Parts: sequence; C-alpha cells; structure tokens
Amino acid sequence: MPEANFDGLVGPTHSYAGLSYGNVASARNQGAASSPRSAALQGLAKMEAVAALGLVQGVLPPHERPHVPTLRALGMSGTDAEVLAKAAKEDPVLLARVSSASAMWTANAATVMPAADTRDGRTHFVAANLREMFHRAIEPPVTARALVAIFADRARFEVHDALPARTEDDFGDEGAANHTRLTAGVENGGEVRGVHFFVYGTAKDARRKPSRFPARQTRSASERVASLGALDPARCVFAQQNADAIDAGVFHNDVIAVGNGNMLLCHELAFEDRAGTHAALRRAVGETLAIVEIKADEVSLEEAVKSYLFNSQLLTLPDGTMALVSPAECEENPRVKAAIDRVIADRGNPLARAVYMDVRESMRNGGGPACLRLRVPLADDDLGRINRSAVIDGAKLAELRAWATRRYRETLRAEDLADPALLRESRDALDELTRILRLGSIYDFQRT
Ligand code: SUG
Repeated sequence: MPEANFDGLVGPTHSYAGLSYGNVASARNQGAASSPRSAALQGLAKMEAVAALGLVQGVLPPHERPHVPTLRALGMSGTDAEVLAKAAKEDPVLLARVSSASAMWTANAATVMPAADTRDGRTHFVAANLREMFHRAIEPPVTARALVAIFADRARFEVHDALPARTEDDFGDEGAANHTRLTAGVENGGEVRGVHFFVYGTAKDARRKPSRFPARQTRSASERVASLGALDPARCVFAQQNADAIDAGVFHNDVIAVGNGNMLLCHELAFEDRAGTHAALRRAVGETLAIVEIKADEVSLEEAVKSYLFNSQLLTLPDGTMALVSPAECEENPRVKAAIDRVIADRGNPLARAVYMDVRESMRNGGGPACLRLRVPLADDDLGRINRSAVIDGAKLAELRAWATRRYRETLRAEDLADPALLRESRDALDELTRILRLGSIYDFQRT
C-alpha cells in the first residue's frame, strides 16, 4: 500500500509570536492576531483532500499549551492562574514559547524508517529533539507518547526517544523535514525497499556554514538517527544543505526539496555540493531516479521561500501517478505556477497533477502542506495493527470539525495567552480529543 500521512492538528493556542529565528514567515507575522479555529479547519480540509486522493490519512494530536510544567520547572509557582500571570509579567516571550502550537508541524515530529529497510524488520520512529528552538524543544516527550499510542504494537513498531542534545555542535535533529525516502519506482509504501536521504545544515568539518541564520540539523544527528533506525548504511545518503539557502530562510530541507518514490523535485541551490549529491543519489537509487531541478532564474530562492513551492506534498496515487499538494500561494505566483505546470507537462517524470490548498494560518508561521504531515510507509498488514481511531474517514472528519468549531476560539492575541480560561478550554479540548482518537492519557495534565 502507498505511504500513509499523519497530519498534526493545530492546538487551541495557535499564535504568531515570531519565535523561529531564520524562519522568514514567522518573523514577518510576529504580533499578528491568529485564528485557531480557521487553522484547525484548514488543516482538516487538507487532510480531507489527501484522503480523497485515495490515500490513508491519519492525525496526530496537538500538545498541551500553555505548558505550565515548563514554567514551574523554571521556578514559577502558585496556582496555574498565578503561574501564567507571573510568566506574562516577568517574561512574555517565555509565555509565548510555552504556548506555541508548533507541534502541528509533524514533519518535525520524528524520522520514520519503515520495516522494509530496517535490520529487524520493524518500523522505527525516532522522535526529533528540536533542540535549536526552545518552544520546539519541549515537544519530544509528548510526541513520543502520541506515536506510541498510535503505533503501539511492539512486534511491528519501535518508537525511540529523541536524541540527547547538549552543545551547539552535536545532535540537533529536526526529524523528517530533513529526511527523504526514495525508491526505484513510483511505489513508496512499506513493501518496497528505500534509500534514505538525510540532509544536514552543518557538521563539525563542514566546508561552509550559514552566516546569518542557524543550521538546525547536524550531520552527526542524522547519522545517529540512521543508526537507531537500524538502516543499512549502504542505502543511506548524507548531504549538506546549501549554506546560502539557509541564510535565505530555508531552515529545513523540505523548504527547498521534496522527494517521493523515484522523483526528487529540488531547487538548483538546495545542496552545498549539487553534482556530488545528485550522483550519490543516482548511485544509491539507480538510473530510474528522476531528479527534476528548478533553476534560480525560473524560481528564485526568495520566491521559493515565499511561495513554499518545495513544501508541497509529493504523493503517489493509487493509479501509479504522482500529485503535488501545494500551498495556494504557489497558484497565486505566476512564475511558480508556471514552473509547476512545466514539470507536469514534462513526460520525463511521474508528476501528473497539482492540487492547491489554503493552509494560510500555518503558512504565516512558515509551515506549508509538507510541514504539516509525517509520512509513514506502512505495509498492507500494518494497517490492521495501528490505532485506527487516529485514521481519518468521513465520520471522523465530521467529528473533528464539530470538535474544533465548538472548542477553538475564532481569534487569539498575545495578551490572551495569560488568560486562565484559555488554559482550561485547551485542556478540556485535548481531553475530549484523546477520547475521539483513543490515545489514552498522553498529556501531563491527565497524568498528575
Ligand atoms: O520550526 N514555525 C516552525 C515551522 C516548522 C515548519 N516545518 C517544516 N519546514 N517541516 C519552525 O520554525 C513559528 C512559531 C512562532 O513564531 O510563533 C514556528 O515554530
């Protein structure tokens, strides 16, 4: 069967706090009012659209935010309301950090290495440590619990905790956003063997490093992930991201390249060593690999970052063709739209169509369609071994839409984050969600 996609649901505290240095959209929209309800409905509409293409679509839950335990660990005490009031007064940026709904971008939840590629024949997940940004570094424990709640069968799945991370030079890991699985044909599921392409922003011996913005993924982290996932080293390719691309706002590889099956769609400025990276991929995947490049004079780095062209989902459909699920911003930019049309018209690759989705609430924080999903290549018989309550069908979609409409606020501003009513509403919403998705008690507030 083709790979499944597990999208992150945005949480009730979705906001624009400008928290991610090096993420151009996040900085540009700092301080804007957000709409958590629209964000949730946009995300659900995208899940519906992908399911309608004939794919298995799952959902991963938001995290508990504001995360009061983090504030307590930093010495703020009293009732929950008092803790929130202290944070708002003493450190509003910290309050924004522990309130971010950033777990919605599940391309950063984990790296997934499917059974067909691992030594023990099980599918391995390594939760990402996201250590570069404080607001994201608090995600891994709940991410791992959510994954275990869905992929619970230890005979088939192993969920690893995030890599330990200490200093700047060691194990910064941002998960699937810097990892692409390629195969020799259009089939991308758990039955076919894959090649694992890891792209890192920096390494101890890197020839060049970005000068303006941080490189979040390190080579040593990618290597440890591959090792935890029990991959065959001969089927792994490691490549450095172009330092200039990072400085232009490409904070993850999935902002400048997307691959699936035997197709890699990438910008000519994606990799530090362009020719060497292409050659290594061709050697590992074989001559059937179609590397489709977009040149800088067709779409500039700046346009790529603004439109999020490469943050499209490249999907294999049941009929054996591929579709691109792109942000609406790509359709609105004539040069980007023309580039997509050119690739579709070109017979040398499997891309047959594009679908444009409005995920603007997420885009304003630098999250496009591909950021919103974790790909999980499953084998046919795995589907019966996962928690099916987290898989979308018509009834589940209707239930989630009604839930979000009832539970989420229409508008949210920075000052609302200290509102104790918002904390209560969020916990009530998540408590109900864990019942809808049958996740058990994954949140701290449910466990104490
Ligand atoms: O980590 N934005 C996220 C966007 C993640 C996108 N994911 C992928 N490319 N796969 C980030 O920079 C912004 C939150 C804020 O500023 O309020 C944020 O965390």
